[in-house]
Amino acid sequence: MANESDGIFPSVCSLDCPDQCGLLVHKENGRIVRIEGDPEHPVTQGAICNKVRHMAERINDKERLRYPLKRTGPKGSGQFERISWEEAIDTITDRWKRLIEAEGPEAILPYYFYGNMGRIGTEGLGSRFFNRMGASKLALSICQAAGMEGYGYTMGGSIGTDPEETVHAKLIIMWGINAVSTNMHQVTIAEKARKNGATVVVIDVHRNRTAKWADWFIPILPGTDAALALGLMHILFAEQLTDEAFMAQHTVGREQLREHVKTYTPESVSAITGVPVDDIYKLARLYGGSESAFIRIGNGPQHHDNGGMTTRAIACLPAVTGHWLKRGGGAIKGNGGFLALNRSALERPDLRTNRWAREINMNLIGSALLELERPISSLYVYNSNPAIVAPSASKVREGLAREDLFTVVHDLFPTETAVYADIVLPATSAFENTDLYLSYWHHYVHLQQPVAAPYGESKSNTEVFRLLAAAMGYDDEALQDTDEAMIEQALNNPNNPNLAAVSLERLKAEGAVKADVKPLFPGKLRTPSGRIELYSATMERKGYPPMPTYTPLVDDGPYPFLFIPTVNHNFLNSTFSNNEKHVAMERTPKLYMNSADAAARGIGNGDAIRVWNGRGSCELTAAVGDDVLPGVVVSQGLWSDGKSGKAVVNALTPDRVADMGKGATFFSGRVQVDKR
Ligand SMILES: Nc1nc2c(c(=O)[nH]1)N[C@H]1C(S)=C(S)[C@@H](COP(=O)(O)OP(=O)(O)OC[C@H]3O[C@@H](n4cnc5c(=O)[nH]c(N)nc54)[C@H](O)[C@@H]3O)O[C@H]1N2
Ligand SMILES: Nc1nc2c(c(=O)[nH]1)N[C@H]1C(S)=C(S)[C@@H](COP(=O)(O)OP(=O)(O)OC[C@H]3O[C@@H](n4cnc5c(=O)[nH]c(N)nc54)[C@H](O)[C@@H]3O)O[C@H]1N2
Ligand code: SF4
Ligand SMILES: [Mo]
Repeated sequence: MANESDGIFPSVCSLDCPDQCGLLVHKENGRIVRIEGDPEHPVTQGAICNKVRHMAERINDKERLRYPLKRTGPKGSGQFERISWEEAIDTITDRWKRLIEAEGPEAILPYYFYGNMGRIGTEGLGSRFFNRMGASKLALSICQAAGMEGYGYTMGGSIGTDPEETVHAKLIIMWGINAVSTNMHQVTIAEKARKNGATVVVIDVHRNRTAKWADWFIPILPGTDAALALGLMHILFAEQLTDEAFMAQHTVGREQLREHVKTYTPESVSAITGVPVDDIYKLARLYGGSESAFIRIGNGPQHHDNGGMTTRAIACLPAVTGHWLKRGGGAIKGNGGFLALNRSALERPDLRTNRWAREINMNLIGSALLELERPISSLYVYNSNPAIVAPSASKVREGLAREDLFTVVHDLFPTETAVYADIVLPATSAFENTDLYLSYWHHYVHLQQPVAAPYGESKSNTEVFRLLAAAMGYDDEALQDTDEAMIEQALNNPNNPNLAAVSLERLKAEGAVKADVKPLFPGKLRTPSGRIELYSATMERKGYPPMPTYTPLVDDGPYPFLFIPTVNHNFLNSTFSNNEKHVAMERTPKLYMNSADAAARGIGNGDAIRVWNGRGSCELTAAVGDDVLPGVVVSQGLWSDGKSGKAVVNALTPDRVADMGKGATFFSGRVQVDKR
């Protein structure tokens, strides 16, 4: 397919988005000219988002990197000159050999995430290579780590309802997820359910696109969702809206929970959450009385100091009411657990000679780079753009600007991180590679085979690691495995029967293949008790309250507003923020604020404002109205504006670590807002 100059080729979206859509790539004269949805895809059925509909513009963007570069000016200046791949690989590996000799391999840190969800290019050869080297490890904690750990204490893993079944739900709660922008096919399914009589409720801190589409929007104060979940359980128990038979058979701790939630009275919960008492009763009765209720738990509530516990608390609701047994009922935080690959075959931790190597939390990359006791002396960045996406961006930039830090960035574009690099390597797009794609929402597995030739001199992640391994003199066979061999190794997971019938051959023949996922109940969960744990002895042992509990956010300083910098509709994290088309579709970076708060500061709609705190400042445009509660301000989008960094919202975000999973606390920071 890569060799054919014209035609329409099946493909899959590589972006970090739950939907993982089937795509059709149109080529003319060897060039990708158009992307559309694949109507044959069983879940996404031909519909795709606006951003990927304009993916061809990104793939062919004139700014895209064509060849390797080396830095010629000061860090951050963006002055580079072209070099050959040979010189690039030699420069990197010479420097690394000397560093390993002088400081040991832990002086080198890979920094990566899911900028391309292909599992071989993300977790495969890169992990093998850095394991073999003995580099510092990276905790992949920036996205849903806190929520996944919290959900796991209740449910035993990232497992939930099959989204295709949710068309049968009669009540759908979008809890802290802006699904119209971030999980559009869950909205399509909910829309069908709604035609069959379902009600859609949104619980959010912002009247966003999803809230505007819902039947009922419940605004809540940030970081207080655990209290709301506990208040709902208070009423469910008090009014016998619970399913005692389900709890007896499938849960542990129901008597303790029954006692525990008595303290969360609707009045006290209303005072914490800002949700009126009557609405708490109305929601509890709607939920408890529903024929089948489904909760889609988003990332919002878990990007807080208390995010793990909050997600655990919400995850107790379908257990208390037995909605897990109703068709389409239950919950999804993530479904990645169903598709678990053979990670040790993929990442080969056995290649590591220093098992106890230090681990750096990716959320603390700024502080880690500024720590000079045992310094990180070299950073290798791929599939990620930490200068924009990581919290406390001023620290990150100060760290990246260290003259003695040897930084390599492998990307498709000269990102804000790349301008600090010593060597920049051009990456192929996902359409130019072979890789394996697993959704963390639906149950399908996909194979991407190259549909286009590499752009310029660009190379895939795995190709670059093969070159680096050879130049380092690492002769382990595992470091020269082909992409297809690694896919076969990863799919062969004796601990996951769901993937037993998924093979490379079938993927080649069929495109999307559905894993064989059995209903969760009746069945044994991977919690210690094998049941849903309303009471968790594991948590108790680790020093957490064993019952779901509300804990207020950490005091973040004397600033009047809680600041919620979310992602936006037309970018994917920072991807597309440097593509003209997408920036034009999104227009300006805004700050949503309440009219009363704006009036008190003389701020009007459309005014230029400065948002600041002790960590930094950021320039946005005011969007005044009643879309947020007083005391809360919300932005959308991980914007870039070149080197000035004026709209970089992460300049303001805390790099505190959440209660669980070493997670990020992007949404628990406080700010002041002034007119510019
Ligand atoms: N268009 C688009 N799609 C994307 C992405 C993108 O950047 N753009 N990013 C992808 C990635 S990596 C991820 S992780 C997902 C994230 O997608 P979502 O799960 O939707 O998560 P967020 O956008 O972080 O936040 C969701 C909502 O939580 C709300 N929120 C914040 N704090 C709280 C709170 O305390 N309580 C409640 N109830 N709500 C709160 C925010 O207002 C926001 O509307 O989307 C993926 N899809
Ligand atoms: N304020 C705030 N900050 C946030 C969030 C938020 O809600 N608010 N969300 C957080 C979340 S949930 C996440 S997941 C992170 C995401 O943060 P990142 O994982 O950094 O995601 P992107 O910003 O999309 O950057 C991915 C980069 O990978 C590059 N890339 C794509 N494909 C390839 C490839 O095949 N090879 C190589 N080498 N590079 C490639 C892209 O060009 C892009 O520059 O951001 C986090 N940051
Ligand atoms: S970003 Fe999400 S919605 Fe858009 S095409 Fe990719 S998987 Fe589908
Ligand atoms: Mo994410």
